[in-house]
Amino acid sequence: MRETIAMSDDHRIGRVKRIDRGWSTFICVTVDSSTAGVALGEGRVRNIGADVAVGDWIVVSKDGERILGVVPRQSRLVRRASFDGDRFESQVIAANIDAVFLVHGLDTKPNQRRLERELVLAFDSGARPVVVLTKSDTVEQFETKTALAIVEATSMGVPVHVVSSVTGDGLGTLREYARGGLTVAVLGASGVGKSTLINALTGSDSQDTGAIRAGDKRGRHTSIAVDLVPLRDGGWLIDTPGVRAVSLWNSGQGIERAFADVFSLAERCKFRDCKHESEPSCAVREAINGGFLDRARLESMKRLVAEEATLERDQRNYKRK
Ligand SMILES: Nc1nc2c(ncn2[C@@H]2O[C@H](COP(=O)(O)OP(=O)(O)OP(=O)(O)O)[C@@H](O)[C@H]2O)c(=O)[nH]1
Ligand SMILES: [Mg+2]
Ligand SMILES: [Zn+2]
Repeated sequence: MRETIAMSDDHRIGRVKRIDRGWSTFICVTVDSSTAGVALGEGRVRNIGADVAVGDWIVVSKDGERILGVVPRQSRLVRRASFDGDRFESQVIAANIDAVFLVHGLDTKPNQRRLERELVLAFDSGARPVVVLTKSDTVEQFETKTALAIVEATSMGVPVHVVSSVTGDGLGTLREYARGGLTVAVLGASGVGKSTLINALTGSDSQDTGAIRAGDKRGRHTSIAVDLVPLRDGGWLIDTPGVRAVSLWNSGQGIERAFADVFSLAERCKFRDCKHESEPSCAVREAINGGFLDRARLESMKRLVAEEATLERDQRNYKRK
């Protein structure tokens, strides 16, 4: 999409890189007439009256004072942000994305419950989820295999890639997701190596990185804002700060897709509204008893469904007020 960015007499078109306290930093592309090359320029504009997120394409007035318009989003990664005392608020983490890398570090045991939430969020974004297991250089091959088996039991057929930002292993495959001007958002807990991965993919050190804590191997929340990074040969990466808990916003088909195995089992339950508790002829419980489905996975799904129901109730009540 970068080719479509142009300079015009009365306005500029750019893409939001970063948002700080009411200001958007945006990237625009101009043709450098002296070298006939393409130059990436940065600008800053106030967000007054415009609802923008990182990744949005915006039209900025020539004087750089105002955002004249925001191009309708093709996709959006949304999470529940804060409770402002009255209602839940949503936060668009990144807009106009084609894929979402769900990054997990191989240096710790895969967190299936976290991955499930991330998958719901990614499926709901309209972009394609991709699981990235990084830091492969820190473990033995058999450990990678064990982690892969655990992750694949959760990832519902989405691609899973094993990489190392240190040795460069597997990075070529990841670059493919951003080819042809596509955009990839990078999501994951603090310290899993999102910013390091982006630096490795761009071949720069534009993103700050920080050592994890020795004791519990958690990150130190080094990245503090969402940041759009252009790739030299086209394509875009979006770095995000690791959040402790992934909270859902309204789900469309996210839960159904992230738990496709449970949903397809449930179709064979005797009762259509089966809660998989004590109903007779429950295919889901049979699968658990037979060792084909992890009980923790069912519990996890129920929690997510309940979380979403609470959110919907909250929004209905708010609208009624
Ligand atoms: N050995 C090894 N270390 C890595 C790899 N990727 C990241 N690290 C290290 O992991 C630590 C955390 O990396 P970051 O890139 O800052 O992690 P992050 O996910 O961006 O963390 P936040 O910004 O806090 O959300 C740093 O010390 C990195 O050097 C890798 O592939 N191999
Ligand atoms: Mg970071
Ligand atoms: Zn059932």
